[in-house]
Amino acid sequence: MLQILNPSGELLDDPPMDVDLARRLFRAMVTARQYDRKAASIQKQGRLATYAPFEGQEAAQIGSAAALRQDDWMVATYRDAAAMWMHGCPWTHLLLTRMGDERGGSPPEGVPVLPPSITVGAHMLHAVGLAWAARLQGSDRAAVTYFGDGATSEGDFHEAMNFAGVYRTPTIFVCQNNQYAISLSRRRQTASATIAGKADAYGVPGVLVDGNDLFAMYRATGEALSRAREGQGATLIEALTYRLGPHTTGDDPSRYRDEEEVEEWRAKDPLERVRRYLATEGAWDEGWETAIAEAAHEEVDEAVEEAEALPPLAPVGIFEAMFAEMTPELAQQQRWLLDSRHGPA
Ligand SMILES: Cc1ncc(C[n+]2csc(CCOP(=O)(O)OP(=O)(O)O)c2C)c(N)n1
Repeated sequence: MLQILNPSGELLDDPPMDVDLARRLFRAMVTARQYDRKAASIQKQGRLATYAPFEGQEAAQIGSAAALRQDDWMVATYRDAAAMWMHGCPWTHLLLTRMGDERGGSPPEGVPVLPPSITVGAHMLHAVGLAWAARLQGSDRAAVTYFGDGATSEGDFHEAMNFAGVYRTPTIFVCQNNQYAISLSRRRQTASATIAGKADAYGVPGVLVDGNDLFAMYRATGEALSRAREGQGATLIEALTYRLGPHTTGDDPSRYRDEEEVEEWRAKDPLERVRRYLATEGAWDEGWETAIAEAAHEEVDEAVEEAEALPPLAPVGIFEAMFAEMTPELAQQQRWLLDSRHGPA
């Protein structure tokens, strides 16, 4: 398993970034954690529909997303807000997706992030398609897709990996193995020793990475991207990590896992090890962390205010959100709803 920064914050290899970038990414992880906790908390007040927390997975998401080029595609899931934000999708949009507001799925112009997939696994194929299109266009753009351990049991995973292998598409598959697919443990998900090992069957390199290690995630993704841009095709990265919170705000994890297990993983917290590393380098102090945490708090609060201040989307708007031009079926359904006999428009 690739590990550069161990849980005590000690370097096991050369760091893949300078201290300035490590500080910036630490700050990004602090901001992401603030967002995650805020979103879970406002969901309890009925201000979001449901929310899928990513606490514990910050390094897997921020470390990998930080290695991307601004024009690379990102195709992720409901749990990947930190990665999507890191790639330019505003918190406001991410909140809107959790409010059931279709406008959340359209990030600002020039942000190549697809709406988060709720359908487990289906989006990996979109990432392969986007990467293949980039290749056909002669560009060296890549596409990264995020998914969980559970998604690797979907047929879509096989189809996406197989296609990516045969056509050597520049796709980076980032599996965040957070040990559970809702209540189903990784052990019951697959008899395969690792998920990374599955890549062999598709003729694609697979790497097992400590997903709680910011440096290892950054390096593994950077190497996969270089290969992709050189025409050497896809890579599967298995980021070994842990979901510290519930599957969603509607889940009670105490029904299927022990608190001891959670504590074991909490000791491998992705933020703590970077904090320790920076402190050793003389690049961290409590005052700085308090200041960045306060700034993060404000940034997240502003996003919540902005999302909640938007006038509600008229129900007819949902038909216009999917395609540049509505299909005849959608247009017909929209007309049906607009007909005052069938409900509010
Ligand atoms: C095709 C499909 N089947 C089932 C579900 C219900 N469902 C939502 S999340 C989830 C578990 C996914 O686990 P995993 O892929 O490991 O990702 P994680 O939620 O742990 O990030 C399931 C079964 C769904 N959304 N889509």
